[in-house]
Amino acid sequence: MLSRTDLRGRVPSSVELRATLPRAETDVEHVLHQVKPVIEAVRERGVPAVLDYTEQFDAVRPESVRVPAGELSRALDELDPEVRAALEEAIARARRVHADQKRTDTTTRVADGGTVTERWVPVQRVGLYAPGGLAVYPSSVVMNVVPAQEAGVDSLVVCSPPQREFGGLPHPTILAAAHLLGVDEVWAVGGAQAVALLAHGGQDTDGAELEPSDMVTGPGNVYVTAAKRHLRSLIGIDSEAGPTEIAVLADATADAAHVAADLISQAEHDTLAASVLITTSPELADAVDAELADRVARTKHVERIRTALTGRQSGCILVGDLDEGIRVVDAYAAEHLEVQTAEADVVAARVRNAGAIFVGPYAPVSLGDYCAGSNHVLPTSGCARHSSGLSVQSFLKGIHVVSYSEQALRDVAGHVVALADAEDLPAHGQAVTARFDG
Ligand code: HSO
Ligand code: ZN
Repeated sequence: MLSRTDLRGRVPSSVELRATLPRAETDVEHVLHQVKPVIEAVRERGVPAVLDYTEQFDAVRPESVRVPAGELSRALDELDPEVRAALEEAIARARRVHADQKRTDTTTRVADGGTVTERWVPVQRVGLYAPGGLAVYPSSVVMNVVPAQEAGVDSLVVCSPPQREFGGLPHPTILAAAHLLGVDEVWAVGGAQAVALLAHGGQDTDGAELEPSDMVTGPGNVYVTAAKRHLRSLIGIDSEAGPTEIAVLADATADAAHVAADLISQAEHDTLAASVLITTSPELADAVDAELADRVARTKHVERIRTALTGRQSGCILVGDLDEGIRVVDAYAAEHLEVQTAEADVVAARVRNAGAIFVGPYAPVSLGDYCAGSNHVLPTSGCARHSSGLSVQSFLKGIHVVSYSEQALRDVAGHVVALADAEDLPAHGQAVTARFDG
């Protein structure tokens, strides 16, 4: 089922390696011209514009943007107890991991009487987008809210599109997850109009203020992504989420059934999802293919999965040894990488580029999607070469606080003047010497 590329014994260039596994095309730029007027209208007309677009795109017109508090507790009361228990466990594990990511301020004594402190300050207000429609993921609410809360963000609002079948409220599982997480502000709005309202703020139908956010995170469809791209700088954003990816680096010791099940698990998200097997073992590649044929036919979303696995973004790459395998892994820079080899921890430690690494036979990606404690908002499309997944750090800003005594400034004044003169900016130097003249 997976197309096969044999790279054994050849060491392809980085350019060739990237071309071997192309990413699926996404069309964010193409929808920008549709998104810009929506953003402009929301900036000018506020909530009435938001509700007009909601009616047009979601076929429902909620009475207000803000979901009444009673609806959040009701959704939690009505949540399946098994799902509630699972969400509670997922939240508890994520909290433990993210609590450990907190940064402490550091002060460096640069000279006698001269210090620079790096002070970590949380973003004040964050808007978190949770999609509706096909992809209703309460787990993504957890993965966005927990790091923001652990970072100490003052105020959080969750946005999710209103659903006709739920009387103009967002999906009840999203409401329940928000309530479990202690978020009391949820807006029933989706799409580009949601991002615009988060960025600009407005006034709800009852006159209540809808405060603008400083940052917007969370996955969304192409319109949401385009709006985030257009509004970045007015708001901070997380990295753009492309289709989900899994790469498995495996040798002959891997269990073909497990590898196949894991490749299928991420293909389940999207016809554009990428499932990539990188292996030293042609026998394992054959066995995985046989398992895929058998298992795909038995899955619920068979067509979606088959399309993803046979797309040009998925495939199997045969490598001569694990050194070559790691080169391919690093060139590909998968959102999720599984290492299913002998001494998997040693092999995993050599990987440079991956959003998250799942080590050994008992760490499937779907564990990380829900309950490992790690974050599942991860860099896609090769961005793992330069970016990290969502974490406490994503919601913190580092401020350098500079403190120098008179003597410490006097001691370095000559160097400042020399550099300022070299840049033909003498007034910079004079701002220092003015303190010591006369
Ligand atoms: N694998 C997805 C996250 C997710 N999986 C949500 C299930 N629900 C992107 O990392
Ligand atoms: Zn997933």
